[in-house]
This record gives sequence, C-alpha cells and structure tokens, in this order.
Amino acid sequence: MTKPPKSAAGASRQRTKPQASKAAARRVLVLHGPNLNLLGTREPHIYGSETLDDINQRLAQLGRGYGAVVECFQSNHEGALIERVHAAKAQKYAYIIINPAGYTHTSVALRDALTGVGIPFIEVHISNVHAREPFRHHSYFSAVATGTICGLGSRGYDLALQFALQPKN
Ligand code: CA2
Repeated sequence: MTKPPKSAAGASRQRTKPQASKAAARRVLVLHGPNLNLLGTREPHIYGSETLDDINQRLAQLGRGYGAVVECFQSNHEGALIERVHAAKAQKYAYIIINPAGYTHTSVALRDALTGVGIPFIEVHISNVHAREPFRHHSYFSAVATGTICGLGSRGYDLALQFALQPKN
C-alpha cells in the first residue's frame, strides 16, 4: 500500500504556532448505495466479511494519514444520495468515491447529480460486476467517472481514496 506523504501528518505536528496561510484539509465524501449497510452480515463469499463500519473507519484513518477529512454516508434511498451529492458542492468536497450498488445499473438521476455538481468521482464495486449476471455489466456511472475499480473487495475503496488524495488529483 502506498504510504501517506510525511508532510501530511508528521510535519504539522512539529509546528509550535498555527500558520495563518495553512490550507484547509482536503475533504473526500464516500457514498454507499442501497443494501451496503448489510455488509458483513450476508453473502460474505461475494462481499467479504467486513462490515460497512469497518470499512468506513479504515477510510477515515487512511484519510487522516494524508491530513484529509473523509466523510462516509450510506442510504437505501436514491433521493437521499442525490441530496448528499448536491450538498457536497457547498461543503467543498474535493472528491467523491461512490459505490452506487444497485443504482449503478438503474439510476440516471444519481449520475446526473454527480455530473451536475462537477465534483470528480471514482466508482467502486466490491465484487467483479463483469463476472456476474449480465444486468450488472452496464453502469450509468463509468463513462462519467474518473475511473472505476471493481472486483478488489473493500480494498478498492482504499485504492480510490489514495488516488483521490494524490496532490495532483
Ligand atoms: O459489488 C458491488 O459493490 C455492488 O455495487 C454491490 C451491489 C450490487 O447490486 C452491484 O451490482 C455490485 C449490491 C450491494 C448489496 O450488498 C449486500 C451486502 C451484503 C449482503 C447483501 C447485500
């Protein structure tokens, strides 16, 4: 796994005075779509045995190592996810990481919300959707995402976050 840059956490700890021009922490929003709240309770052969909370805590910790703030939000409702995306614009999120879950294959509205706010996003799937049923092969999100990660289990979220927090991204 790529290590966080030393300057992100280490250097700031040694400062004695706060710097007036200190940049605001980078903010990344992680969105989880419907039924992902069930992670760790069923179908571990497809989705692994970690809970959503395990994943979210790991992402928050990984983000802190980069001096970034990671916020995670899960909903089983399309409108709630859309409204969270809209709010992210005013809240100055630099990046969104989204697993749209079942909405991947159905939701023009959630895709439109993401393109509408113009925040770059990475699409993540825990399972390899291309090795599953044909209806999972099409995504409304992939063509407008920076990139898509699928089939790497929950590690896909970590990799997406590391990419999002590279200085040039
Ligand atoms: O592989 C993924 O991450 C998916 O986005 C997961 C979605 C599925 O509809 C997509 O095709 C691929 C399903 C999420 C449901 O998660 C569950 C987890 C545990 C038990 C039951 C469902």
